[in-house]
Amino acid sequence: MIRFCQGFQNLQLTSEILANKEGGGNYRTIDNYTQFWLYSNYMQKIKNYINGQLIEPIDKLYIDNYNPATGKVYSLIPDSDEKDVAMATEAALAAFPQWSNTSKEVRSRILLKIAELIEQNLERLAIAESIDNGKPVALAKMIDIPRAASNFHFYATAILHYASESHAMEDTAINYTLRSPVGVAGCISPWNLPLYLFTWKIAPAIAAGNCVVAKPSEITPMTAYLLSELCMQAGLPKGVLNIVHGYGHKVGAAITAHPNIPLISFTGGTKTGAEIARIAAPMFKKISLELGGKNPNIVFSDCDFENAIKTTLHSSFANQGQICLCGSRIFIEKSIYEKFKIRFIEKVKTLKVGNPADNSSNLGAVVSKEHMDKILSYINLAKEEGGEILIGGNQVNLEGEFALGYYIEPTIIEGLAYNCRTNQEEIFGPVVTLTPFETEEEVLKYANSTQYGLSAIVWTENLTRAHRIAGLLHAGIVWINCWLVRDLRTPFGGMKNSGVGREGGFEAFNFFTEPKNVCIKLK
Ligand code: TXE
Repeated sequence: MIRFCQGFQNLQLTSEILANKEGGGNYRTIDNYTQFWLYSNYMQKIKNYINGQLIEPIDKLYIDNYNPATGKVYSLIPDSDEKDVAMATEAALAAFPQWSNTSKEVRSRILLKIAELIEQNLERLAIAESIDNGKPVALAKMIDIPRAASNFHFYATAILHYASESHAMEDTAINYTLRSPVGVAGCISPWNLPLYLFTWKIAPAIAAGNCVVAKPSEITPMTAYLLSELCMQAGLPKGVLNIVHGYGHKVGAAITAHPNIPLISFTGGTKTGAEIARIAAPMFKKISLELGGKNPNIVFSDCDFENAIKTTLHSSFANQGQICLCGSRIFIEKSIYEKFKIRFIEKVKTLKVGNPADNSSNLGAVVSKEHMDKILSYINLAKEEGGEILIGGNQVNLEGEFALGYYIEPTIIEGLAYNCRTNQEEIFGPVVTLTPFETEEEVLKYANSTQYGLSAIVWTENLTRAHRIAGLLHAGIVWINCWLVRDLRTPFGGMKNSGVGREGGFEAFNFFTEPKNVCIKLK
């Protein structure tokens, strides 16, 4: 008997099912979910999580969910619509009075329990994340799932220290600020870091006393589904968190437009962010938009060279380059340009693209066929714009059960103008460009030339220069001599077309609460 985690509804699979040849594929001894999902045609049907129950979509329609590593459908997700969103919102509204009046200590304990259960289920969640997204299991184990637990842990404790302010007016009056939970929060998240970004919104929202109607990406719904089960185990009261699976234009749009959901927290593409703002603005909803990026990675000649190379490998290709914080435009001071290029190419040659379940794979599959085609189209565009492919540039065709997967070589391109489309538009894949520069003014002009302003990386051992450049970059986050070093207390987000508002620390609580100033006249 093979027992799968609770999230698969206590799925007990006898060897007969697994041996069922009608399921297609050649079964081997199942040693973990990865083998199972690769070789079986058992179609896991995930469910919405509404009012504390795992239930089917009202219309009982489903969408195929693909495993990017194999290019095959491996599960089905609800094709929900506004009726399911209405049901979820009703459940959230019903739960809100009690949840918002539950003490912070009790809320904190439940969130800590969820964090603990995520940690206990690290292996299962990491494998599920990898199967859904295509990323290496090792990456999900090291980054995605631990961070999801940290998100709950962080906000479970932060809420105990979240205070408001008071302003005394000498002998006239005393002011104090109340910060109350808003009600039902709409949380919509993307496919690149599914559980990591899903929990980054949900944890502060419910810690602050709100109830939530959430929609994960329809491309990577699995870990949000598994989280539902963990929330039930943790004793999260029914209706506090409701997860409605389905398409963005149906479920996401219904959440955005629902009159009883007064605020929307969104992470995803800039185009979708604009669409959400178009609907939410005339309804005067609070919105937090974490959108795309086209981040500069600036390497000065006085950098710690080997560290710059090593970290740039990660900031270029981690998660197959599908992180909004990746440094996809690498600007190198002219005097070290050739040296950097040669060393960087040498390192990129050692990267292995392969089966995400294989610990020796550095890159797994990109998230979908559509996204692979989008990335390949940008590589072709780069050639048309005069770029030279120094390494990579092709789809990788693996053997056997991975032959239909979506794999792309890590790709480095040089010889492009700083303001060509390849250097201005978000590709969101394992593709970086190299551009030389001579002066600070020149590189700042290049770096700040895009419509985005999310993050930036600067490599220099000159402290004065580091502070100067950081202050002049159009970015919400600047890393000096490092990348993706994250303190969850810090404001997280970007400017220009990279979004509106900030997440992280007390910024998140300020978003998920409504401030009210009370002024009392002194006798
Ligand atoms: O994002 P979408 P996608 C960038 C990246 C990527 C592009 C599109 O360049 O190629 O965005 O990616 C839901 N109303 N980033 O397609 O469409 C959708 O179902 C309400 C950067 O994943 O923005 C999903 O749950 N919701 C980003 C979520 O929005 C809607 C990470 C994100 O989907 C909707 C991911 C609508 N009309 C992609 N349409 C980052 N900043 O990290 C879709 N959705």
